[in-house]
Amino acid sequence: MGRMRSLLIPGVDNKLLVKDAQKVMPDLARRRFVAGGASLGALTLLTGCNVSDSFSAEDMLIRISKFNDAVQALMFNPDALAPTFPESAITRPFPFNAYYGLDEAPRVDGKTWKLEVRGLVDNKKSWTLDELYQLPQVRQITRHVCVEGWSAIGSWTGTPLRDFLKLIGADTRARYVWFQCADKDGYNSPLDMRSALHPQTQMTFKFADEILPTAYGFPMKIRVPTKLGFKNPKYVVSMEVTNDYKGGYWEDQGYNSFSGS
Ligand SMILES: Nc1nc2c(c(=O)[nH]1)N[C@H]1C(S)=C(S)[C@@H](COP(=O)(O)O)O[C@H]1N2
Ligand SMILES: [Mo]
Repeated sequence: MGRMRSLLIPGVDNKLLVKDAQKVMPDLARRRFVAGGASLGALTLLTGCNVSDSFSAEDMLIRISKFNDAVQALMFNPDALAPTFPESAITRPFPFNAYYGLDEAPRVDGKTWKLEVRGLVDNKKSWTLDELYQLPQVRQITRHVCVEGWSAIGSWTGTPLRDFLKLIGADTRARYVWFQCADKDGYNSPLDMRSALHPQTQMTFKFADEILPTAYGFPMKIRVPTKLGFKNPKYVVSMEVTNDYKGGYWEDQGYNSFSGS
């Protein structure tokens, strides 16, 4: 989030657009949308298109009023898959975003960094980057949606979080996986277990086939394409499997913790 980006359809107020969208949504969808925080970002996640790319607010609203099965599935089924895109759709350059400028982003030393594992897991061993790099990886091209109303398509490669949780013997009946990051004033975010186990949720080590640069969260970020950007923590230093809701950087400032589809 941080600096505001100028957005959207010229002359259209974001808040009004979200309100109008609510009016035209099918009933159940509206209830779910409101319960999930009713943000412009959520609209982008749901429609699968960047709201800011729409030619007019009208187009957007027509699309929303016809919310199709795929959208309904995303809204009502947390296991639904986020859309994937071809190579040609990748946004270049991909934006950097944080609550500070890039020069203040944490510079993590990959040689000494270890991922700490805590809470309700059988094996609490810490993991070096080399050890993590040995795990099987997959690549995804998905859309990252910031709650501020911008979005971008990127390519992320890493290990499905659910495979790692299985490997460490996590109690997947627990409610959350809670991530802490290396940012100077701290950044953290809780992820509900259902989303942690989602097949596209990833421990990401590469962006565009290159080792994750500092901008995008070296050495590891958690990529959750079914959730808004702020629920995709970068510079992760620890994960804790827990039943306690421990809050998060943006969640504590009033952003809806569910913040996804
Ligand atoms: N550690 C950390 N993770 C973070 C943030 C942050 O400030 N610190 N910002 C979040 C927000 S609001 C967004 S939109 C994305 C931006 O990711 P990007 O820089 O790869 O585009 O990171 C998310 N994860
Ligand atoms: Mo964001």
